Amino acid sequence: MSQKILITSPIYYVNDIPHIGHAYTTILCDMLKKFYQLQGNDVKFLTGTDEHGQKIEQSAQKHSLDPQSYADKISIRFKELWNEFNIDYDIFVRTTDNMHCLSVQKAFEIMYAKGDIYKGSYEGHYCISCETFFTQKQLNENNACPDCGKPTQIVQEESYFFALSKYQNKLLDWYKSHPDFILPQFRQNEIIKFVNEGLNDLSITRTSFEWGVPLPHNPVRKDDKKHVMYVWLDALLSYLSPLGYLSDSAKMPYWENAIHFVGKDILRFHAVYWLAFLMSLELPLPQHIYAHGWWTKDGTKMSKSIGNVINPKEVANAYGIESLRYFLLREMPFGQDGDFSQKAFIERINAELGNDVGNLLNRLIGMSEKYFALQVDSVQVEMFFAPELNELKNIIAQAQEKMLSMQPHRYVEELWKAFGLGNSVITKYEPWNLIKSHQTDKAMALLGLIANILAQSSLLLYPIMPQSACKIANTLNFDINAQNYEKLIKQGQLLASFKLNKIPPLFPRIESPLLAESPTNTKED
Ligand code: ME8
Repeated sequence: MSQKILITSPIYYVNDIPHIGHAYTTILCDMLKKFYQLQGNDVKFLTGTDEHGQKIEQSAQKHSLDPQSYADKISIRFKELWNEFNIDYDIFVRTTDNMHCLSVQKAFEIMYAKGDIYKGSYEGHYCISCETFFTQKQLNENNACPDCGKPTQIVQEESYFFALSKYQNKLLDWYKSHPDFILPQFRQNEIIKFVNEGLNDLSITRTSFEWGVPLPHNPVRKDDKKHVMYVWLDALLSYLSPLGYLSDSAKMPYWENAIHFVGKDILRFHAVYWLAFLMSLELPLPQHIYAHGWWTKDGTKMSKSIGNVINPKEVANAYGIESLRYFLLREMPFGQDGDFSQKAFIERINAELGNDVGNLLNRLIGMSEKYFALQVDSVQVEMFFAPELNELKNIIAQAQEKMLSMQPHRYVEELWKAFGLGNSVITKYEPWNLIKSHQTDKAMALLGLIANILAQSSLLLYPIMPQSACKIANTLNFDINAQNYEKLIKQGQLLASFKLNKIPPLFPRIESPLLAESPTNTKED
């Protein structure tokens, strides 16, 4: 049954231009959108930029720009990159959009009216880089931020608080009744442990700087003007505001099936604070939060301040967007950290893309041309190759299961078993010998089998490498779409015949690294 689904990436800070970590999360969202679309669902993908807060205010000052001009300048860099990468987003939200700011104010009023917001004063540590409050007990040595390691600042200011502690038990009940809410599972256990240790109420307004959504004016609260919203309350609401979900009569068809992709660094904000805000607003909670690990360079987290970040544009210019997508999705076991190494990248391109897929397609084209004038049919495939078809069916079922349990690296691994099957039947049955020994029907059936393996595999490859999948499908003369997915993947039908088109090698061999070994700094130029 077709569903309406919303997939979101984090909305990225505009303190600097995008790096490979941002590209990874965004590609994951695009991948899942394509996967669900092929299954006939109506999917919206929301991304955007997070433009308020002290960190952005300070970055703007460093560049001698006012925060809005600075945000405008960097936000466009994210949008341009996603466009260049053919990322199929539907909504690009900016937290400085007027509609969004009004939604944040409205949410504040709803929670205030409900009695979930009260005034107090905050005294404690704050990490500007992570835009996070910490208790003394949470800090590392020398009062360093436990997340990014940078020094925290002592903050003492009047603030409105959200009564997070009130939601502790409700949150625990929710995790208990939704055991696969956060994937991988061990992340859900970490969150449960964190919530079990007790939740402090959360400071949700700041008075020591100005760059944020102002509080809505309310005659009861005479001090409104001093306060701006805490950037995380502002940012999290951007998942709802562009869809008009905070307007009175809103229906929420997409929101009811919302999936958030986040890095592990920001899981707590989503899995604890965001859920509690939604509970307070009496809105449905998302279906899933998928939390991935970090890309590291030589074992160290890529970070703008260390200067070891990799520029996705440079990598894509050198190796191609498709190969980059493949590498990111295959190399990193979802949920774990992964190291970005050019050596591993090149090895995967040559072996897995060039040999396993590219060669298989070339061999099919070559043999089909030589023996059957590029015209292959599937009439006798089932008769000759029933066990192989069965194996293909099992591989495809396994692959789908891996995607549904958010293990894209395992999905790719399973899919490659299908390409492996295609290569192995050539070695096993040697079509040239079948022709020599006048078993022409079997040779035709063998090529029909390989063409069908490639056809079904290309449908599964589409979320990972959309353009390459379409090239394979074009070569086989069929289209990648939901109808063919239904027929070939869900019903297991074979395509009756193929008129093959010749194409140049899909993945030319890479002999030596195409980028300088030292990481490139993406600092804004
Ligand atoms: O946190 N490896 O924005 P942000 C993998 N504005 N992914 C990485 C990464 C790395 N080394 N570095 C960053 C924010 N990411 C907030 C989000 S959402 C309502 C507000 C990815 O620009 C990963 O998805 O710091 C991480 O969670 C996100 O970028 C942080 O982006």
